[in-house]
Amino acid sequence: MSLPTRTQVAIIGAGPSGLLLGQLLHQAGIDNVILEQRSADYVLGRVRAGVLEQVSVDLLDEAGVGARMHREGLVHHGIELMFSGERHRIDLAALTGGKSVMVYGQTEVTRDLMDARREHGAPIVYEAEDVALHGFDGHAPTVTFRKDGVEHTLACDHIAGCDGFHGVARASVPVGAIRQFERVYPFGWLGILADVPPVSDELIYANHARGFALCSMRSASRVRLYVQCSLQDKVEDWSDERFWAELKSRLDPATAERLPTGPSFEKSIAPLRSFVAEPMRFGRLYLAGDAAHIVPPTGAKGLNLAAADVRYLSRALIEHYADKSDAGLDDYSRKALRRIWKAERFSWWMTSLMHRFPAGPGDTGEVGHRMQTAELDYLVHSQAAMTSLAENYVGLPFEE
Ligand code: RFL
Ligand code: PHB
Repeated sequence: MSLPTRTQVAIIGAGPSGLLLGQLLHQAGIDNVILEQRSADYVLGRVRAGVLEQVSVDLLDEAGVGARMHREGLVHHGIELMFSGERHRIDLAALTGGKSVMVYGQTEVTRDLMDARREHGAPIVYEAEDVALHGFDGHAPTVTFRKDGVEHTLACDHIAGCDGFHGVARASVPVGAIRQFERVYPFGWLGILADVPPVSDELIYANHARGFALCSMRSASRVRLYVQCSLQDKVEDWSDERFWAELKSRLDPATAERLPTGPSFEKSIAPLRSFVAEPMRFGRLYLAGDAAHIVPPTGAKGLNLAAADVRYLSRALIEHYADKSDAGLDDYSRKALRRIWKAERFSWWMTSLMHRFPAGPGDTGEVGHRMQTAELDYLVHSQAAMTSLAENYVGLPFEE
Protein backbone atom coordinates (compact mmCIF):
# COMPACT_ATOMS: atom_id res chain seq x y z
CA MET A 1 0.00 0.00 0.00
CA SER A 2 1.40 3.43 -0.85
CA LEU A 3 0.89 5.86 2.00
CA PRO A 4 0.25 9.61 1.52
CA THR A 5 3.31 11.84 1.98
CA ARG A 6 1.40 15.11 2.38
CA THR A 7 -1.92 16.13 3.94
CA GLN A 8 -3.56 19.21 5.39
CA VAL A 9 -4.14 17.86 8.91
CA ALA A 10 -2.20 14.93 10.40
CA ILE A 11 -4.26 13.36 13.19
CA ILE A 12 -2.46 11.24 15.79
CA GLY A 13 -4.74 8.61 17.35
CA ALA A 14 -7.89 6.79 16.16
CA GLY A 15 -9.91 6.96 19.37
CA PRO A 16 -13.18 8.88 19.34
CA SER A 17 -11.39 12.29 19.21
CA GLY A 18 -9.24 11.49 16.18
CA LEU A 19 -11.94 9.64 14.25
CA LEU A 20 -14.58 12.34 14.85
CA LEU A 21 -12.19 15.14 13.92
CA GLY A 22 -11.21 13.24 10.77
CA GLN A 23 -14.86 12.80 9.81
CA LEU A 24 -15.83 16.46 10.35
CA LEU A 25 -12.79 17.68 8.40
CA HIS A 26 -13.41 15.21 5.59
CA GLN A 27 -17.01 16.48 5.29
CA ALA A 28 -15.65 20.02 4.97
CA GLY A 29 -13.29 18.94 2.18
CA ILE A 30 -10.16 19.13 4.34
CA ASP A 31 -7.63 16.37 3.69
CA ASN A 32 -6.50 14.42 6.72
CA VAL A 33 -4.56 11.29 7.58
CA ILE A 34 -4.99 9.40 10.86
CA LEU A 35 -1.99 7.57 12.36
CA GLU A 36 -2.86 5.00 15.04
CA GLN A 37 -0.33 2.85 16.88
CA ARG A 38 -2.73 -0.05 17.56
CA SER A 39 -4.83 -2.28 15.28
CA ALA A 40 -8.48 -1.49 14.53
CA ASP A 41 -9.55 -4.58 16.53
CA TYR A 42 -7.55 -3.47 19.55
CA VAL A 43 -9.14 -0.01 19.46
CA LEU A 44 -12.62 -1.57 19.19
CA GLY A 45 -11.88 -3.95 22.06
CA ARG A 46 -11.44 -1.16 24.62
CA VAL A 47 -14.55 -0.85 26.77
CA ARG A 48 -14.96 2.64 28.13
CA ALA A 49 -17.62 5.32 28.33
CA GLY A 50 -21.35 4.86 27.91
CA VAL A 51 -23.20 8.16 28.34
CA LEU A 52 -23.43 10.84 25.63
CA GLU A 53 -24.57 14.39 26.30
CA GLN A 54 -27.12 15.89 23.92
CA VAL A 55 -24.38 18.07 22.41
CA SER A 56 -22.27 14.98 21.63
CA VAL A 57 -25.30 13.31 20.04
CA ASP A 58 -25.85 16.46 17.93
CA LEU A 59 -22.20 16.46 16.84
CA LEU A 60 -22.34 12.79 15.80
CA ASP A 61 -25.47 13.63 13.79
CA GLU A 62 -23.69 16.58 12.20
CA ALA A 63 -20.85 14.21 11.30
CA GLY A 64 -23.39 11.95 9.57
CA VAL A 65 -22.79 8.95 11.83
CA GLY A 66 -25.84 9.12 14.13
CA ALA A 67 -28.27 6.71 12.43
CA ARG A 68 -27.43 3.52 14.39
CA MET A 69 -27.08 5.50 17.63
CA HIS A 70 -30.68 6.72 17.25
CA ARG A 71 -31.88 3.19 16.45
CA GLU A 72 -30.01 1.35 19.19
CA GLY A 73 -29.12 3.95 21.82
CA LEU A 74 -31.25 4.46 24.92
CA VAL A 75 -32.50 7.98 25.70
CA HIS A 76 -32.44 8.59 29.46
CA HIS A 77 -34.43 11.40 31.08
CA GLY A 78 -33.21 10.80 34.63
CA ILE A 79 -30.67 9.14 36.93
CA GLU A 80 -30.97 7.74 40.42
CA LEU A 81 -28.83 8.51 43.45
CA MET A 82 -28.74 5.90 46.19
CA PHE A 83 -27.61 6.67 49.75
CA SER A 84 -28.65 5.71 53.28
CA GLY A 85 -30.34 2.66 51.73
CA GLU A 86 -32.79 4.67 49.58
CA ARG A 87 -33.04 5.58 45.90
CA HIS A 88 -33.85 9.13 44.79
CA ARG A 89 -34.60 10.05 41.18
CA ILE A 90 -33.07 13.14 39.58
CA ASP A 91 -35.43 14.15 36.77
CA LEU A 92 -32.87 15.49 34.30
CA ALA A 93 -35.46 16.46 31.70
CA ALA A 94 -37.77 18.35 34.08
CA LEU A 95 -34.82 20.20 35.62
CA THR A 96 -33.19 21.25 32.33
CA GLY A 97 -36.12 22.22 30.15
CA GLY A 98 -36.37 18.83 28.44
CA LYS A 99 -32.73 17.80 27.97
CA SER A 100 -31.67 14.15 28.14
CA VAL A 101 -28.61 11.93 27.68
CA MET A 102 -28.05 8.98 25.33
CA VAL A 103 -26.72 5.66 26.62
CA TYR A 104 -24.62 4.31 23.72
CA GLY A 105 -21.22 2.68 24.20
CA GLN A 106 -17.98 4.34 23.16
CA THR A 107 -17.16 1.12 21.29
CA GLU A 108 -20.25 1.64 19.12
CA VAL A 109 -19.42 5.32 18.48
CA THR A 110 -15.93 4.23 17.43
CA ARG A 111 -17.29 1.49 15.16
CA ASP A 112 -19.71 3.92 13.44
CA LEU A 113 -16.89 6.42 12.84
CA MET A 114 -14.55 3.70 11.53
CA ASP A 115 -17.26 2.46 9.15
CA ALA A 116 -17.86 5.99 7.84
CA ARG A 117 -14.14 6.51 7.27
CA ARG A 118 -13.84 3.23 5.40
CA GLU A 119 -16.83 4.19 3.18
CA HIS A 120 -15.21 7.52 2.27
CA GLY A 121 -11.88 5.83 1.65
CA ALA A 122 -10.14 8.43 3.84
CA PRO A 123 -6.62 7.33 4.83
CA ILE A 124 -5.98 5.77 8.22
CA VAL A 125 -2.79 3.94 9.12
CA TYR A 126 -3.15 1.35 11.89
CA GLU A 127 -0.13 -0.15 13.66
CA ALA A 128 1.95 2.94 12.89
CA GLU A 129 5.08 2.56 15.03
CA ASP A 130 7.36 5.22 16.53
CA VAL A 131 5.17 8.13 15.55
CA ALA A 132 7.18 11.35 16.07
CA LEU A 133 6.19 15.01 15.63
CA HIS A 134 8.55 17.59 14.13
CA GLY A 135 8.57 21.32 13.39
CA PHE A 136 5.17 22.21 14.80
CA ASP A 137 6.59 25.52 16.08
CA GLY A 138 7.19 26.54 12.46
CA HIS A 139 5.15 26.56 9.24
CA ALA A 140 5.96 23.12 7.87
CA PRO A 141 5.37 20.40 10.47
CA THR A 142 6.00 16.75 9.66
CA VAL A 143 5.17 13.46 11.31
CA THR A 144 7.44 10.46 10.93
CA PHE A 145 6.45 6.85 11.61
CA ARG A 146 7.24 3.28 10.64
CA LYS A 147 4.76 0.92 9.04
CA ASP A 148 5.62 -2.71 8.26
CA GLY A 149 9.27 -1.93 8.83
CA VAL A 150 9.32 0.99 6.35
CA GLU A 151 10.01 4.59 7.52
CA HIS A 152 7.53 7.25 6.35
CA THR A 153 7.35 11.04 6.53
CA LEU A 154 4.02 12.85 6.37
CA ALA A 155 4.19 16.59 5.67
CA CYS A 156 1.21 18.64 6.84
CA ASP A 157 -0.11 22.11 7.71
CA HIS A 158 -1.36 21.18 11.18
CA ILE A 159 -1.07 18.30 13.67
CA ALA A 160 -3.97 17.24 15.91
CA GLY A 161 -2.79 15.33 18.99
CA CYS A 162 -5.76 13.01 19.64
CA ASP A 163 -3.62 10.22 21.07
CA GLY A 164 -4.94 9.92 24.60
CA PHE A 165 -3.33 10.35 28.00
CA HIS A 166 -0.23 8.21 27.24
CA GLY A 167 0.26 9.54 23.71
CA VAL A 168 3.26 11.09 22.03
CA ALA A 169 1.75 14.51 21.17
CA ARG A 170 1.69 16.08 24.65
CA ALA A 171 5.04 14.42 25.43
CA SER A 172 6.58 16.20 22.40
CA VAL A 173 5.98 19.66 23.85
CA PRO A 174 9.01 21.25 25.58
CA VAL A 175 8.62 20.96 29.37
CA GLY A 176 8.75 24.73 29.92
CA ALA A 177 5.90 25.38 27.47
CA ILE A 178 3.24 23.35 29.25
CA ARG A 179 1.64 23.31 32.74
CA GLN A 180 0.05 20.14 34.03
CA PHE A 181 -2.45 19.87 36.89
CA GLU A 182 -3.11 16.45 38.35
CA ARG A 183 -4.90 14.67 41.16
CA VAL A 184 -4.83 10.89 41.44
CA TYR A 185 -7.61 9.44 43.61
CA PRO A 186 -6.80 6.75 46.20
CA PHE A 187 -9.13 4.13 44.66
CA GLY A 188 -10.16 2.63 41.31
CA TRP A 189 -13.26 1.31 39.56
CA LEU A 190 -13.70 -2.36 38.81
CA GLY A 191 -16.08 -2.65 35.84
CA ILE A 192 -17.79 -5.64 34.25
CA LEU A 193 -19.97 -6.27 31.20
CA ALA A 194 -22.60 -9.00 31.41
CA ASP A 195 -25.49 -10.07 29.21
CA VAL A 196 -28.32 -9.69 31.70
CA PRO A 197 -31.11 -7.07 31.76
CA PRO A 198 -30.54 -3.85 33.77
CA VAL A 199 -32.06 -3.84 37.26
CA SER A 200 -33.53 -0.39 36.61
CA ASP A 201 -34.45 1.63 33.51
CA GLU A 202 -32.07 4.38 34.61
CA LEU A 203 -28.49 4.53 35.92
CA ILE A 204 -28.07 4.10 39.68
CA TYR A 205 -25.15 5.89 41.39
CA ALA A 206 -24.74 4.49 44.92
CA ASN A 207 -22.93 5.95 47.92
CA HIS A 208 -22.43 3.16 50.47
CA ALA A 209 -20.26 2.59 53.53
CA ARG A 210 -18.52 -0.23 51.61
CA GLY A 211 -17.78 2.11 48.70
CA PHE A 212 -19.29 3.55 45.53
CA ALA A 213 -21.24 1.44 43.02
CA LEU A 214 -22.77 2.23 39.62
CA CYS A 215 -25.36 0.24 37.67
CA SER A 216 -25.19 1.29 34.04
CA MET A 217 -26.10 -0.49 30.82
CA ARG A 218 -25.37 -0.83 27.13
CA SER A 219 -28.79 -2.15 26.01
CA ALA A 220 -31.97 -3.75 27.37
CA SER A 221 -30.03 -7.01 27.68
CA ARG A 222 -26.47 -5.88 28.52
CA VAL A 223 -25.24 -4.20 31.71
CA ARG A 224 -22.11 -2.26 32.58
CA LEU A 225 -21.55 -2.31 36.34
CA TYR A 226 -18.87 -0.81 38.54
CA VAL A 227 -17.74 -1.03 42.15
CA GLN A 228 -15.13 1.17 43.82
CA CYS A 229 -12.07 -0.99 44.54
CA SER A 230 -8.61 -0.66 46.01
CA LEU A 231 -5.75 0.41 43.74
CA GLN A 232 -3.90 -2.69 44.91
CA ASP A 233 -6.66 -5.00 43.63
CA LYS A 234 -6.07 -7.16 40.56
CA VAL A 235 -8.80 -8.31 38.19
CA GLU A 236 -7.92 -11.91 39.18
CA ASP A 237 -8.88 -11.07 42.79
CA TRP A 238 -12.45 -10.52 41.64
CA SER A 239 -14.37 -13.65 40.67
CA ASP A 240 -17.85 -13.02 39.26
CA GLU A 241 -19.30 -14.34 42.54
CA ARG A 242 -17.32 -11.82 44.55
CA PHE A 243 -18.31 -9.00 42.22
CA TRP A 244 -22.06 -9.72 42.38
CA ALA A 245 -21.98 -10.17 46.17
CA GLU A 246 -20.11 -6.87 46.60
CA LEU A 247 -22.42 -4.97 44.26
CA LYS A 248 -25.52 -6.35 46.02
CA SER A 249 -24.12 -5.35 49.41
CA ARG A 250 -23.85 -1.73 48.20
CA LEU A 251 -27.45 -1.48 46.88
CA ASP A 252 -30.68 -1.07 48.85
CA PRO A 253 -32.19 -4.47 49.76
CA ALA A 254 -35.12 -4.27 47.30
CA THR A 255 -32.80 -3.49 44.34
CA ALA A 256 -30.25 -6.11 45.43
CA GLU A 257 -33.05 -8.70 45.61
CA ARG A 258 -34.14 -8.02 42.02
CA LEU A 259 -30.61 -7.67 40.55
CA PRO A 260 -30.25 -10.04 37.56
CA THR A 261 -26.83 -11.74 37.63
CA GLY A 262 -24.86 -13.87 35.18
CA PRO A 263 -21.34 -14.50 33.89
CA SER A 264 -19.30 -11.43 33.00
CA PHE A 265 -17.50 -11.31 29.65
CA GLU A 266 -15.28 -8.30 30.38
CA LYS A 267 -13.68 -7.18 33.60
CA SER A 268 -11.18 -4.37 34.08
CA ILE A 269 -9.89 -1.96 36.69
CA ALA A 270 -9.45 1.74 35.91
CA PRO A 271 -7.61 4.24 38.09
CA LEU A 272 -9.31 7.60 38.72
CA ARG A 273 -7.56 10.82 37.92
CA SER A 274 -8.21 14.52 37.36
CA PHE A 275 -5.69 15.99 34.91
CA VAL A 276 -5.45 19.11 32.74
CA ALA A 277 -2.62 20.29 30.49
CA GLU A 278 -2.45 23.99 29.64
CA PRO A 279 -2.40 25.34 26.98
CA MET A 280 -3.81 23.00 24.34
CA ARG A 281 -2.10 24.67 21.38
CA PHE A 282 1.63 24.83 20.61
CA GLY A 283 2.22 26.53 17.26
CA ARG A 284 0.64 24.16 14.74
CA LEU A 285 0.01 21.35 17.22
CA TYR A 286 -3.40 21.14 18.91
CA LEU A 287 -4.25 18.67 21.70
CA ALA A 288 -7.77 17.26 21.96
CA GLY A 289 -9.51 14.76 24.24
CA ASP A 290 -7.62 12.61 26.75
CA ALA A 291 -4.30 13.87 25.35
CA ALA A 292 -5.08 17.15 27.15
CA HIS A 293 -7.29 16.18 30.07
CA ILE A 294 -8.65 13.31 32.14
CA VAL A 295 -11.68 13.29 34.42
CA PRO A 296 -12.68 10.59 36.89
CA PRO A 297 -15.61 8.75 35.20
CA THR A 298 -18.18 9.55 37.94
CA GLY A 299 -19.69 12.46 35.98
CA ALA A 300 -19.64 10.56 32.63
CA LYS A 301 -17.72 13.43 31.03
CA GLY A 302 -14.53 11.96 29.45
CA LEU A 303 -15.88 11.10 26.02
CA ASN A 304 -18.13 14.15 25.98
CA LEU A 305 -15.22 16.48 26.65
CA ALA A 306 -13.32 14.85 23.80
CA ALA A 307 -16.28 15.54 21.49
CA ALA A 308 -16.48 19.15 22.73
CA ASP A 309 -12.78 19.77 21.96
CA VAL A 310 -13.25 18.30 18.50
CA ARG A 311 -16.25 20.56 17.92
CA TYR A 312 -14.17 23.68 18.69
CA LEU A 313 -11.09 22.44 16.82
CA SER A 314 -12.91 21.30 13.68
CA ARG A 315 -14.74 24.62 13.40
CA ALA A 316 -11.45 26.51 13.87
CA LEU A 317 -9.66 24.47 11.19
CA ILE A 318 -12.59 24.84 8.79
CA GLU A 319 -12.54 28.63 9.35
CA HIS A 320 -8.76 28.62 8.76
CA TYR A 321 -9.11 26.99 5.34
CA ALA A 322 -12.43 28.53 4.22
CA ASP A 323 -12.03 32.11 5.45
CA LYS A 324 -8.22 32.34 5.76
CA SER A 325 -8.82 33.36 9.40
CA ASP A 326 -6.87 32.05 12.38
CA ALA A 327 -9.20 33.62 14.95
CA GLY A 328 -10.69 30.24 15.91
CA LEU A 329 -7.30 28.51 16.13
CA ASP A 330 -5.90 31.38 18.21
CA ASP A 331 -8.82 31.09 20.63
CA TYR A 332 -9.09 27.25 20.66
CA SER A 333 -7.13 26.60 23.83
CA ARG A 334 -8.80 29.32 25.92
CA LYS A 335 -12.31 28.38 24.82
CA ALA A 336 -11.84 24.64 25.27
CA LEU A 337 -10.13 24.98 28.67
CA ARG A 338 -12.89 27.19 30.02
CA ARG A 339 -15.43 24.42 29.47
CA ILE A 340 -13.00 21.64 30.44
CA TRP A 341 -12.34 23.11 33.89
CA LYS A 342 -16.08 23.21 34.55
CA ALA A 343 -16.38 19.52 33.67
CA GLU A 344 -13.28 18.81 35.81
CA ARG A 345 -14.95 20.58 38.71
CA PHE A 346 -18.21 18.65 38.27
CA SER A 347 -16.44 15.26 37.94
CA TRP A 348 -14.29 15.98 41.01
CA TRP A 349 -17.39 17.05 42.99
CA MET A 350 -19.39 13.94 42.05
CA THR A 351 -16.41 11.72 42.80
CA SER A 352 -15.87 13.35 46.21
CA LEU A 353 -19.58 13.10 47.02
CA MET A 354 -20.07 9.44 46.07
CA HIS A 355 -16.88 7.58 47.11
CA ARG A 356 -15.54 6.27 50.37
CA PHE A 357 -12.03 7.68 50.92
CA PRO A 358 -9.67 5.12 52.47
CA ALA A 359 -7.67 5.97 55.58
CA GLY A 360 -4.61 8.05 54.72
CA PRO A 361 -3.72 11.60 53.74
CA GLY A 362 -6.82 13.57 52.78
CA ASP A 363 -9.14 11.14 54.53
CA THR A 364 -11.92 13.04 56.28
CA GLY A 365 -13.12 9.97 58.21
CA GLU A 366 -16.56 9.81 59.80
CA VAL A 367 -16.97 13.57 59.54
CA GLY A 368 -16.50 13.32 55.78
CA HIS A 369 -19.08 10.56 55.56
CA ARG A 370 -21.63 12.55 57.58
CA MET A 371 -20.97 15.57 55.34
CA GLN A 372 -21.55 13.45 52.21
CA THR A 373 -24.83 12.15 53.57
CA ALA A 374 -25.94 15.65 54.57
CA GLU A 375 -25.04 17.00 51.13
CA LEU A 376 -26.88 14.17 49.36
CA ASP A 377 -29.92 14.68 51.60
CA TYR A 378 -29.83 18.41 50.85
CA LEU A 379 -29.33 17.72 47.14
CA VAL A 380 -32.33 15.45 46.61
CA HIS A 381 -34.64 17.84 48.47
CA SER A 382 -33.45 21.09 46.90
CA GLN A 383 -34.68 22.10 43.46
CA ALA A 384 -31.72 24.48 43.15
CA ALA A 385 -29.11 21.81 43.96
CA MET A 386 -30.74 19.19 41.74
CA THR A 387 -30.90 21.71 38.89
CA SER A 388 -27.18 22.34 39.23
CA LEU A 389 -26.43 18.61 39.11
CA ALA A 390 -28.78 18.10 36.17
CA GLU A 391 -27.47 20.95 34.01
CA ASN A 392 -23.90 19.72 34.45
CA TYR A 393 -24.80 16.07 33.87
CA VAL A 394 -26.63 16.73 30.58
CA GLY A 395 -23.74 19.00 29.51
CA LEU A 396 -23.02 22.71 29.74
CA PRO A 397 -23.64 24.94 26.70
CA PHE A 398 -20.91 25.89 24.23
CA GLU A 399 -19.33 29.30 23.87
CA GLU A 400 -19.73 30.19 20.19
P1 RFL B 1 -8.38 7.52 23.45
O1 RFL B 1 -9.72 6.84 23.37
O2 RFL B 1 -7.46 7.13 24.51
O3 RFL B 1 -7.72 7.35 22.02
C1 RFL B 1 -6.38 7.71 21.79
C2 RFL B 1 -5.86 6.86 20.66
O4 RFL B 1 -4.51 7.24 20.39
C3 RFL B 1 -3.73 6.08 20.20
N1 RFL B 1 -2.32 6.40 20.49
C4 RFL B 1 -1.38 6.59 19.54
N2 RFL B 1 -1.45 6.56 18.20
C5 RFL B 1 -0.29 6.79 17.50
N3 RFL B 1 0.92 7.04 18.11
C6 RFL B 1 1.01 7.07 19.46
N4 RFL B 1 2.19 7.30 20.04
C7 RFL B 1 -0.17 6.85 20.22
N5 RFL B 1 -0.42 6.82 21.55
C8 RFL B 1 -1.74 6.55 21.69
C9 RFL B 1 -4.34 5.07 21.16
O5 RFL B 1 -4.03 3.73 20.79
C10 RFL B 1 -5.82 5.38 21.02
O6 RFL B 1 -6.43 4.62 20.01
O7 RFL B 1 -8.58 9.12 23.57
P2 RFL B 1 -9.71 10.08 22.94
O8 RFL B 1 -9.96 9.76 21.50
O9 RFL B 1 -9.35 11.44 23.33
O10 RFL B 1 -11.07 9.64 23.66
C11 RFL B 1 -11.26 9.90 25.02
C12 RFL B 1 -12.12 8.80 25.65
O11 RFL B 1 -11.65 7.54 25.24
C13 RFL B 1 -12.07 8.90 27.16
O12 RFL B 1 -12.27 10.25 27.59
C14 RFL B 1 -13.10 8.07 27.88
O13 RFL B 1 -13.15 6.75 27.45
C15 RFL B 1 -12.71 8.12 29.37
N6 RFL B 1 -13.25 7.01 30.08
C16 RFL B 1 -14.55 7.07 30.43
N7 RFL B 1 -15.26 8.19 30.13
C17 RFL B 1 -16.56 8.25 30.44
O14 RFL B 1 -17.20 9.27 30.13
N8 RFL B 1 -17.16 7.18 31.09
C18 RFL B 1 -16.47 6.03 31.39
O15 RFL B 1 -17.02 5.10 31.94
C19 RFL B 1 -15.11 5.94 31.07
N9 RFL B 1 -14.38 4.83 31.35
C20 RFL B 1 -12.44 5.89 30.39
C21 RFL B 1 -13.04 4.79 31.02
C22 RFL B 1 -11.07 5.84 30.07
C23 RFL B 1 -10.27 4.74 30.37
N10 RFL B 1 -8.85 4.81 30.06
C24 RFL B 1 -8.32 5.89 29.29
C25 RFL B 1 -7.88 4.01 30.64
C26 RFL B 1 -12.28 3.66 31.30
C27 RFL B 1 -10.89 3.62 30.98
C28 RFL B 1 -10.15 2.36 31.30
C1 PHB C 1 -20.78 3.53 31.68
O1 PHB C 1 -21.88 3.12 31.26
O2 PHB C 1 -19.73 2.97 31.38
C2 PHB C 1 -20.75 4.72 32.57
C3 PHB C 1 -21.92 5.42 32.81
C4 PHB C 1 -21.89 6.53 33.65
C5 PHB C 1 -20.69 6.92 34.22
C6 PHB C 1 -19.52 6.23 33.96
C7 PHB C 1 -19.56 5.11 33.13
O3 PHB C 1 -20.69 7.99 35.06
